[in-house]
Amino acid sequence: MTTTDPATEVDLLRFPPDFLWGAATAAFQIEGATTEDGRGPSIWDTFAARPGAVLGGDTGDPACDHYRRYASDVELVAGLGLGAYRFSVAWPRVQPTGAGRVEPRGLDFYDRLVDELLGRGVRPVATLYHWDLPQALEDAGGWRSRDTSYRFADYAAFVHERLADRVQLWTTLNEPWCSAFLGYADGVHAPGVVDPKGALEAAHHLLLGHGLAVEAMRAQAPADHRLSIVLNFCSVTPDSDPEAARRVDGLQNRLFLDPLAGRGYPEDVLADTAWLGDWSAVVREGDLDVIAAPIDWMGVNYYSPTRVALSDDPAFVPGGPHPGLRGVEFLPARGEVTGFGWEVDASSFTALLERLGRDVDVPLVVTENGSAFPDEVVDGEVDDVERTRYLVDHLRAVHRAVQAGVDVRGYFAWSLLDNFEWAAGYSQRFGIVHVDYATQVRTVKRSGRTLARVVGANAVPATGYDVA
Ligand code: IFM
Repeated sequence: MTTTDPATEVDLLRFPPDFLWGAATAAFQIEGATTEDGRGPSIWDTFAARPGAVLGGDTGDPACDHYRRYASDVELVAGLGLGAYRFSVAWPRVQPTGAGRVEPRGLDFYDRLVDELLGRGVRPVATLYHWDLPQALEDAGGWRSRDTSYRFADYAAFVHERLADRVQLWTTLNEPWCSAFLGYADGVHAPGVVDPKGALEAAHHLLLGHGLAVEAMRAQAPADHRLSIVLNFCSVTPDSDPEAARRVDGLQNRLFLDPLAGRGYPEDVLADTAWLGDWSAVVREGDLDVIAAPIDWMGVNYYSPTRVALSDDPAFVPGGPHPGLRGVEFLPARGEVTGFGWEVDASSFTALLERLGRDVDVPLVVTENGSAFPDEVVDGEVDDVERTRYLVDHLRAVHRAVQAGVDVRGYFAWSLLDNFEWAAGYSQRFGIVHVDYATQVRTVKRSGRTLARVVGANAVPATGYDVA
């Protein structure tokens, strides 16, 4: 719906009345305190300690020191007027070895965080796994081992049980594509393994873990609980021949989407990856039914489109994170890019949401969307014009999808705070709030003030960016 703001005479694109506005973070990226209160080591602690694995030798400490500063961070969230906050639970903080003994001090932290959020009128959205696998489970095979799926379901059940009286919105996994393919195919993320066939097996075990966790949580969940998974989608643009896009879309999007939607693993992706060996031998009878356990919503993480072309050599293996991909080249980004070099194209976001509106039969929530730029604090302000434009353009893109009939129920900016950007360490800033890591001073950026205005109006201006 479009209305005109009488004060400014600017046309406003209004979002549906119950639209959920929030910002997202993840435990390892912000908490710090990696050895405190009985927390066990995660694969990211081990990986970051490996020379050359993370830019600048950065580690999960101190990050944003959120473990100690959570109350003032929640105050920031409330100050921005956000109705919701998406956080993740660190598995090794609440169960140091990923099995058996539960660490009460770790669970207490999330208890306090949830109470703080509710006390300030902010709805908690809990993600159970955002990549920080307990190292002890990796030592036993990690996600390449089927046992990890069962350990995950056990862990999900006890965390859910503890917070169930106050948290209604749950996500099992964040971006299993990254866990499986960046972690086990490309090796640029923890645990830093290069094993393409094993990466596909890991993808199956992640999805199985999701399904088992949904079953366990559903069995104990009150009727108002809403369970989900969060996938990182990519819109794949072919240079000319759509065949290149089919292959990449298969490994990037459909390999995860199809089994979750009850369609099983896509035949074309099974055929494309068969030369690696029969990874689907790990799929046991009944697994696909478990993976297709009904969910209530799907989280959509979106940042950038990918450009691809068929290579002259059909046997060319581009390497990188897509296991089994052959005969395809990734093309350079075009036009405007972020500080990370990611192409900026909001129209591809609308197209993706419209496609998901057709392919997914549950409501969608944008659980991450954002951009990294090298910000500076000048006279106490961060004038992040580029991120602000990215934000507003992508909100318009979401609005267009809603207008086209796609059931999008919310938008979470990535990220509330600048934080540990995985292999890039602290070099990439995604926050709508700047963090000075030396002093831990937080400064709300122009993009944060803009989001606050958008949330206040439940609308984004139809043109221009001057809403801060
Ligand atoms: O920082 C990450 C986040 O942990 C998962 N989604 C993408 C973000 C930006 O790279």
